[in-house]
Amino acid sequence: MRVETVGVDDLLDRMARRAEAVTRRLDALLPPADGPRGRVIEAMRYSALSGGKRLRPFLAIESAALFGVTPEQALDCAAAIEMVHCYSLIHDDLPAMDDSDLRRGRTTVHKSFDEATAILAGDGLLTEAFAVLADAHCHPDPAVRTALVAGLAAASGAAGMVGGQMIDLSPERAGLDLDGITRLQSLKTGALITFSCESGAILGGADAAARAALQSYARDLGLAFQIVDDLLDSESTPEELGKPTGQDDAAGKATFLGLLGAEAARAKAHDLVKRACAQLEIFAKKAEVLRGTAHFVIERRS
Ligand code: GRG
Repeated sequence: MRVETVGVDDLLDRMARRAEAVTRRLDALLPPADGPRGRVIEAMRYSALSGGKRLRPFLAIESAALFGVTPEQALDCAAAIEMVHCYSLIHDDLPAMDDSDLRRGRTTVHKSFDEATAILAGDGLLTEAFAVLADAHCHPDPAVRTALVAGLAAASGAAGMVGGQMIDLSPERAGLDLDGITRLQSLKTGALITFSCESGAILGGADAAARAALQSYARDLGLAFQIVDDLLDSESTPEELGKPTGQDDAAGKATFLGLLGAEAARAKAHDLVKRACAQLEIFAKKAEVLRGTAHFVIERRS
């Protein structure tokens, strides 16, 4: 079978257009406010409107497109997912967690504002994400909105991202083997990436087979994303990545890179991307953007 993927320039152009639409929607969903309350909203906007690849919203929009859902119809859901991602970055950067000063090429929220405001800005974004999904503007069918709320909650909470972050901070973390790292990363970064694709299936009323195919694609993609993150962390400068590098190494944490070595880690990422693309066979040519995205994930430089 000939594997269809979109050209790199077309993909980057499409990602840029989707990212702009997501940023405009986030801007509208998080309007500035006057008075003392305005400070937390300013911090939420500082985080949510600060760029980033917008990979998760892109996956949501392009997964939904497989089922005939327009980018506009998927936009609120995509923005809600990015809000949760931004909250996780704000909290991850706090002194109690990674203690980072740099994110997306500028000072982190707690450095630009203060710690209390950063905690509240993360809380505000997390909470607002669910308000966006629950609003009829997100989707006219309440059953679809409920499924989105339940799915995002599961991906973000203790059975997903929060659970993964807890394992990452635990004393057992340093000694994890390959299976342990795989589980940790599947929760910490994989769960939200998987939900991003699943949300497209929910918005589009996909059948069980299509939903399972997208889930399998997203699981492989999420792991490949994390392996590349390890490689970039060791091979790039903070200026190139816009965030500190080498923190896992300095903390003595086991990583895919540390356990496998660079060559095997890169080969594993390539295998995962190949497998991710193969999971989309049932969508044939319609999935060329998602296949291209999988290639983007291993070729990215930030
Ligand atoms: C605080 C509950 C809680 C969770 C934090 C996602 C996360 C869990 C921490 C982020 C730390 C980190 C650097 C993880 C590695 C992979 C990752 C999620 C990188 C950041 O995502 P990108 O590359 O960022 O998509 P942009 O800035 O492009 O959106």
